[in-house]
Amino acid sequence: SEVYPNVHRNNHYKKLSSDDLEYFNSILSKQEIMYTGTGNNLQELDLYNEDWMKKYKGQSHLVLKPKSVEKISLILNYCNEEKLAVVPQGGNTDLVGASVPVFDEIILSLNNLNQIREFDPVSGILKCDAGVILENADNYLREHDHIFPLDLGAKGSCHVGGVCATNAGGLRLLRYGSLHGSVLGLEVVMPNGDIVSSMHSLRKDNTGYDLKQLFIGAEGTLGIITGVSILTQPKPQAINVSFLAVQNYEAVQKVFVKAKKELAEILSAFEFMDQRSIQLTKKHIEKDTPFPLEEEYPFYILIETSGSNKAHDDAKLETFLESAMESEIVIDGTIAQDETELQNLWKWREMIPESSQCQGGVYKYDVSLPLKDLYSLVEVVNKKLVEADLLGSAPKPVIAAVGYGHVGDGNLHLNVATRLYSKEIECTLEPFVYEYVSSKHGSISAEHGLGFQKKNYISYTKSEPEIKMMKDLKKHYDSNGIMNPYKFI
Ligand code: FAD
Ligand code: 2HG
Ligand code: ZN
Repeated sequence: SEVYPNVHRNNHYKKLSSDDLEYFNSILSKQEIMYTGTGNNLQELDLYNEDWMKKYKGQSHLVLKPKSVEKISLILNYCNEEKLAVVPQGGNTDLVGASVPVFDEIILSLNNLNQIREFDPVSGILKCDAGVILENADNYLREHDHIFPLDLGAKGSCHVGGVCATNAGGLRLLRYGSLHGSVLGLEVVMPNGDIVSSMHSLRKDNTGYDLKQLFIGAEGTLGIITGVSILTQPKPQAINVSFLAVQNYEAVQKVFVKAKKELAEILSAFEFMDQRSIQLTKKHIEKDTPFPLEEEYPFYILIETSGSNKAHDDAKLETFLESAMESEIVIDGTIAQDETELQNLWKWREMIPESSQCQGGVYKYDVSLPLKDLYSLVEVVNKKLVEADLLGSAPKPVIAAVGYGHVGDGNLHLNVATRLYSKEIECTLEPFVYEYVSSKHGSISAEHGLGFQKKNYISYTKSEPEIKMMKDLKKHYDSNGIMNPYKFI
């Protein structure tokens, strides 16, 4: 392939034939098939072949968008028999090249499987199809005085099934925990077409292995998630957002400790950004910084509180901020006065991923590190890029290496914003970044997964026995290897 010179199509997989198309046409309606040979040109399939960062691109000629679980079962059973490779796809917002084909794999999109199934306002359990867009699920829940226990910048496009398949973490993991805890049941179509369901879910159920966990974070390599049952949370009655400035990364840690202690049960997010993240975002969204002052600071922190009593939360946050400023840990700060200001402050955080990728390209690293070492990765990478003479104004290819992320979860996002994608930049960064993370006993993927980007680097975090166990599982449940090939397993 010209796109991936070091990866070759595995000829064990069959190439799509007219008989295959005839079969798909016999079980699906016209609205459920996009094929380049009948009416659709290859560009129309770009939306499905190409990832959000425009970094990875496959050449599939066929997208299937079935409207029922039974049809997905028939499709997978057929693909398994015929050895046709399949890429499950949700909202295609993944950031590691997991959601798009590498060669000609059939894209199985969950877009048309998008109904809320039921909601129980007493237990707070929501059951829905995998293809429901996260924001739609959250809006539905809000009408019923609840919220989805996960929130992220891609909520307008990503699917409930997609976030489960990646085990996305997002902005409120600190408060509501990971999907491994809040997902209570899944409905999954296995590669042979079997439908396995634990949707009749309960808060407590200790009857043997918790099988649904296998599919949370499997990135579509074991089966297709078609239904999700999840424990949702009561809608908070009071939300506050505060944006703070601090002098160095030491101070970020001090504010975190203080916030956990003094804001305690109402703390719902603790995010940080460095100065360069804010500079990139400022350029992209063309707005003034959150503070009335023009001055820029080395580090920024966004704190969100969610509680049930506005007066109580306001008082707590104000006391916290006053004492943080008196002791000079925090050098500047603001609290949103209304919903618009609150959304604006969040925007400064949520727009960083887009701002870092819109000037040509981006190399994204999503890592877990011990908190004391979290920001050191950004520093060593900046040094490395300067030494390699790659960072600076044009014609140097790298614009900036910025750091931000979910401090509360020990999760750093290092984004290297570039003017173009180039092997030279990639080879300067990889495996350097992974080696560094491994030397600090961190994880090379905190929340985005491994996908295609990190397929060769899993051993930097997982041991040989762990990798073997994963391969055994894969071999057992997907013996023909049709599910999302060429990715991490
Ligand atoms: P896709 O991108 O379509 O697919 C992701 C993976 O899951 C692929 O391997 C695919 O094959 C598989 N898959 C999808 N649906 C299914 C299914 N039904 N059954 C089986 N496999 C399936 N991630 C975070 O963790 N935290 C964040 O804060 C965060 N913020 C983001 C902000 C932006 C602006 C963007 C673009 C991405 C962000 N992400 C974040 C990345 C995150 O992984 C995705 O947004 C989300 O988890 C992917 O959901 P999706 O429906 O788009 O899945
Ligand atoms: C976030 O926290 C997402 O904003 C995306 O996980 C991070 O783009 C990134 O690197
Ligand atoms: Zn994140």
